[in-house]
Amino acid sequence: MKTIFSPDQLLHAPTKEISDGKLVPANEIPSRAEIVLEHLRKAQLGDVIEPRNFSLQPILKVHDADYVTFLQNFWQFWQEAERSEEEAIPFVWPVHGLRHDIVPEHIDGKLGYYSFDAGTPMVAHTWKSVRKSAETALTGADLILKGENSAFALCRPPGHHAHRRLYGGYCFLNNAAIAAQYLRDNGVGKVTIFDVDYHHGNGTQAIFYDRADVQFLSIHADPKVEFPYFLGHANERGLKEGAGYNHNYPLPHGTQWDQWEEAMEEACRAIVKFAPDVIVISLGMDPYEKDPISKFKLKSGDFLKIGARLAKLGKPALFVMEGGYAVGDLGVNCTNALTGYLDAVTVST
Ligand code: Q9C
Ligand code: ZN
Repeated sequence: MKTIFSPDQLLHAPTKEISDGKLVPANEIPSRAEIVLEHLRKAQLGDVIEPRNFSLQPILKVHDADYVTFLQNFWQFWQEAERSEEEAIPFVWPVHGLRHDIVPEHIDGKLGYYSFDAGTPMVAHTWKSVRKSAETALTGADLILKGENSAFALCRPPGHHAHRRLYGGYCFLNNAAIAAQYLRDNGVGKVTIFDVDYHHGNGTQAIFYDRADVQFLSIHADPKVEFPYFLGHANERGLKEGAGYNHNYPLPHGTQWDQWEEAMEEACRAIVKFAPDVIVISLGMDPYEKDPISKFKLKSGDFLKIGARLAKLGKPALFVMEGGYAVGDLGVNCTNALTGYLDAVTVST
């Protein structure tokens, strides 16, 4: 399995985030990608290649143009506003009863307009990194289109919390959604996005909520008690043509493998019924027991089982990295998911 990654993805390097009422050291840090690379190389998973360049067009199929322009120009606006801070954090949002129809001119208004949390700082090179991260996912999709059975897009910054025109949860561009849309636009009939990150993939869900050509499934901590709090309940089943194509499996804090696996089996039944041509896996390693911001109890060995179960679906698979913040064990856990997949594929074909 080839891995796609660009060193430019390391340039987005915020040092802090707002959490629990204070500024704390950032969790979504460049070393996450470096440790994954190191372990993939050690395990000889396959070649590591750089993403190719893409026009903005495949990104603009998923994200609104004004949002993309905001991300692209943000640092210039920030400097023009003579902000000396090296990390920008929003603090006011157009929630219930406030207006959404006028985009503010002021930088603080724009920050709130295009975000949904205060935990996702923007820095000077954020755009460069997030664009490359999306191109990493797109290059992975290209490999699948060329006939590879699987590929690993080592995306960082992650993507699944990003909506069409909102950033948050450490995410700016929705890498998995951009890849899925690109597959659709290049002849793939039906795509499943299966999100195993600890957090609900609210952005991905929202992007495809009214569509029947892209199925979305997510196993995650119950939003009643976990970020992102405002989406991810079991009764969100899709709208219009998309009715019935969205599946959420919220689970309680403390969930261990047996309960997680039950949800995965249910999700796999829905995937088999949908019969996709390609599966995009939003691969978060944060259900891990030692994850510093999560409360599930999966063990390192459980990621092998996740990979093996995905292989049994028997479809081309594009793995797109999402979360996972126990940096010391992230390389092992990610490599386990991918080798678990490869070993099971070898056995069944
Ligand atoms: N006190 C992803 O895994 N902050 N994003 C939680 C904890 C948001 C996670 C605060 C976590 C976002 C891609
Ligand atoms: Zn997560």
